[in-house]
Amino acid sequence: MVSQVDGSMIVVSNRLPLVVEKIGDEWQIGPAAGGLVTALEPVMRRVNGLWIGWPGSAAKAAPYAELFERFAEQHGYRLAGVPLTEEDVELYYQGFSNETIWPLFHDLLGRTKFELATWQRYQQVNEKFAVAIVDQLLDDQLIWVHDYQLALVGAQLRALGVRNRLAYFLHIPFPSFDLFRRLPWKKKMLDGLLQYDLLGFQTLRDRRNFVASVRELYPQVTADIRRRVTYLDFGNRQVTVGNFPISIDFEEFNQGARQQQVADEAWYLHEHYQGRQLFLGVDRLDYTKGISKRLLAFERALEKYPDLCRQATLIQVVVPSRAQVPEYISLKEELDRLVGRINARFSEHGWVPIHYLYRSLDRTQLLAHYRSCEIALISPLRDGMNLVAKEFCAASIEENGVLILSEFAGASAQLGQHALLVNPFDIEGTADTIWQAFSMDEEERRQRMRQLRSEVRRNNVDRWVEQFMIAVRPQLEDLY
Ligand code: GDG
Repeated sequence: MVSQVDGSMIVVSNRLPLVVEKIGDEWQIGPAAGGLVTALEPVMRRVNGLWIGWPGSAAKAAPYAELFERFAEQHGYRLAGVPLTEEDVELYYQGFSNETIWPLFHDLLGRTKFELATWQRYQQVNEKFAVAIVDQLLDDQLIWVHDYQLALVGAQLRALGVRNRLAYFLHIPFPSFDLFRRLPWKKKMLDGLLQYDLLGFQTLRDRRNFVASVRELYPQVTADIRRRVTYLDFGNRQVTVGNFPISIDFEEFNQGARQQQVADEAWYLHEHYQGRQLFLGVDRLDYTKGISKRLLAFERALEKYPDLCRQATLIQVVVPSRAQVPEYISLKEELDRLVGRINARFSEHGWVPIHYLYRSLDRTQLLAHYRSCEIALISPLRDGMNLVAKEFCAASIEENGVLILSEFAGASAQLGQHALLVNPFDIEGTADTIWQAFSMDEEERRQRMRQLRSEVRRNNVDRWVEQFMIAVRPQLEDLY
């Protein structure tokens, strides 16, 4: 299906998906690992696409023009950078994106800051992105903008006279109108979003929330709701709104987990933990991921179900993230304290309840953890999708893993039937579910995991791109 999309495509995201590093005197450039890159690379290569974004500030001195050229030769699609100043990063990225939209859209009103200066800079930086796009624009390209940092790029492009097809995908949730209405600039934000021709959300709930906000603020709009998409009709133009659950490359994890190196590492993990059942949490350091509440639930489970002591261990991996934002610094301190307290309370000779790693794992280690941990404990307070849940299933090749999943993760819409769902705010209930997972018999585990794996296999990341492109296409025909 994707191959039917002809002509070029421009993908725009806050960060260019790059790893740039200096090895000796030589600069090296390569694509960053991650779901979005895996999903988009094939189609970008096929249409000789262009990816536009901020290269990051880590390697300012890098000779980008030369590196981008080399990248295009090696990978078959092109890159263009949008340079940002330190003030841009502070106000647009750390400020409005991460201290206003991020908490508000994750239903955490109490953590949301509303500051005029960050909002103004957000608009200016979105305009900067739009100008960078116009510099590269040829006729008839589809422009596909990603995520909450760039909601207004479409509107800025229209203001610059761009008439190309514009599509947008929001990777995080869209909140209910009761929350969204708190944003002092809500109308501007919606006006901006509605300049895209296609708006994609992760789940049906997000799509409905968005449509409900539009109906509140534009009473004249008519909405034609179909199974896959809603058409919003504004008289002079139509906007398509759909839900497209993002996914992973199932085979990459399924095959990756079978590699010898991974098997060796997994064997080592089991030896190290002496046959105990292993619970696994893998998250970026972020208050939306519900790590503190998860630790409290694990503590409560140890208290309530003493058979867990010595027989279960929680491996919690926390990947450093947004290290300059004060909220994240205090979260890190809170986690350090909690782990220290729980371990001090329950540890015995030869057994520590929580193994806490504050760093990222390399690919082999990550796969080995997925493969060898019996139970994934994924309990975000709110999450757009949560790819870790899908990766765990795809890498669970022994088919005996149990997935405990928050009902507030987007992934629960697809995986909820065969996972054990929890409300992460309910410590007691989560503790009971921890025990239920621990004591689940082999047959039930297999039955559930088989279903989960077939769900992830069927709805993998190619399907995500394909569905999105199919939704773009009617407009392609209508407009040209
Ligand atoms: C946003 C939305 C949505 C994690 N630790 C390590 C590691 N990871 C990789 C995982 C996974 C990715 O990071 C995390 O993805 P998530 O989906 O769980 O979460 P966000 O980063 O918050 O992503 C989210 C997503 O966008 C996509 O639309 O699902 O809801 O918030 O791929 O594997 N990778 C390695 N070592 C680690 O230690 N190598």
